[in-house]
Amino acid sequence: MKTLIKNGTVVNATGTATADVLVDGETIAAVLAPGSTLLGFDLEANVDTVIDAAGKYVIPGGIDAHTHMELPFGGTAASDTFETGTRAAAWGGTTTIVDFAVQRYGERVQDGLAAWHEKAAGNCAIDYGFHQIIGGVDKDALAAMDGLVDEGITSFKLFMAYPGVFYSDDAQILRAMQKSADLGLLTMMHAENGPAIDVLVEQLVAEGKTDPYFHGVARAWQMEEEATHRAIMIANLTGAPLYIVHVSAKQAVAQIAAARDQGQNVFGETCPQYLYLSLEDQLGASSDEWGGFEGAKWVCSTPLRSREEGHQHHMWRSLRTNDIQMVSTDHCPFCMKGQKELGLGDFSKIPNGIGGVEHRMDLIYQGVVTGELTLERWVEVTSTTPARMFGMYGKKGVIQPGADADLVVYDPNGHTSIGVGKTHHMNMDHSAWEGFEIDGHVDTVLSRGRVIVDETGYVGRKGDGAFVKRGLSQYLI
Ligand code: DUC
Ligand code: ZN
Ligand code: ZN
Repeated sequence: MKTLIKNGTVVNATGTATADVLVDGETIAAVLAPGSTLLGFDLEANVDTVIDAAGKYVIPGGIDAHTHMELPFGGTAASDTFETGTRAAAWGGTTTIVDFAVQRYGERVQDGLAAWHEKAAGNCAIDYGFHQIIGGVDKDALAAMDGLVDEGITSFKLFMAYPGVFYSDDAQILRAMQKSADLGLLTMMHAENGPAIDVLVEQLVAEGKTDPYFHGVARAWQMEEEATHRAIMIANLTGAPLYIVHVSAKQAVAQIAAARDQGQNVFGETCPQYLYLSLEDQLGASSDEWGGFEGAKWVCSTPLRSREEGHQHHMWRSLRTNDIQMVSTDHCPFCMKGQKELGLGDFSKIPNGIGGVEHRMDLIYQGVVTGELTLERWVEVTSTTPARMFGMYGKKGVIQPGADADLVVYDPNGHTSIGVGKTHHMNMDHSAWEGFEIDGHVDTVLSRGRVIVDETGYVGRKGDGAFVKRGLSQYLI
């Protein structure tokens, strides 16, 4: 199967050019000047499919390196399966996800990983890899980490939050980071001071402050800054490469930037919700005092931050200056009905998470429209850097001969409405992004050479996606 995407504006992290992209089977065969022949062959006459991308961008497929399909959490489970979640991702121009396999205290790491393979295999619309959550750092878990690289799992996540669930104390973090330094595994950190937050939660609930808004009050920025600093210091001591997930506080960005300025291998990811949404939005979610329960749709951790304090503005700036290197979604959807509702009358029982895997490419493209990011930086923070960070670059994250033909034709003159009601494809009964009007539209999506989204909608099949065995992070020396 040969496909020619002709006359598009090809955008890589390194630059933009008008070019034709020739796809042969699952890979990109050539990137050529428009209308070129190849060894005398008229390309258009010799391919199976021609896609005219004149006036449109051709970009490497999005890579969302932080998703939680089917995650058991908060007394329920994330509502997207690998099937529904990866299909929604495809609709939005994301062609690879990296999800989190889970090991809990007392469980074997190998079993946790096997369970995630079982959930995903044969069900995904797009390619997928795994990070490993180590929720119980003990002797066996530390020993099991030795085998992860061979499995293509080159990053693992620890939590400084959620005592009694995924939490690691400083001693456990130290031991796991020593492994990380030895093996070249990237340590991913959920950096919030969980034990201190739990005291604040208890006090707020005892005072009758039970609305979703107080979730963000309890998870104060000081708790994020402190944990980020502590993680950086333990990483500094051990030599572990460190990646802070879902950074939302400008003070946490400052900690990351300072460590990077000192030459430490520390990286940071933010998410669309921390660029666009705020604590004030949650407060104004309805006319009820404190915004009422409507604000539950924005309960996630780290929480939304105050716009008055300027976190969102600072986060865009950090993306521009490379103090923050990439954008993932932390896609962790829960329906209002039957799931978020578990926290009616007590915000601490609202399952934490926002669904967004479908909207990341569009939402970050708005940064190009508003002048926050260049076109190339859009591609870099949503595709190229995730590929490099998580050992997939060359195959993913770039339009070049030999790369997987994961490609998106994006129409800058198109429009995408995230309306009230179900205009999205995630398995949720609401959207955190309701009311957002997007300048731009995902027209066509190819996953390893196959068109899976076209003008008629999703045309792929369950099971198209394959497991990606990842190499070590390409940012490590
Ligand atoms: N944060 C969320 O919002 N959901 C899942 C886990 C997490 O850390
Ligand atoms: Zn987290
Ligand atoms: Zn997460």
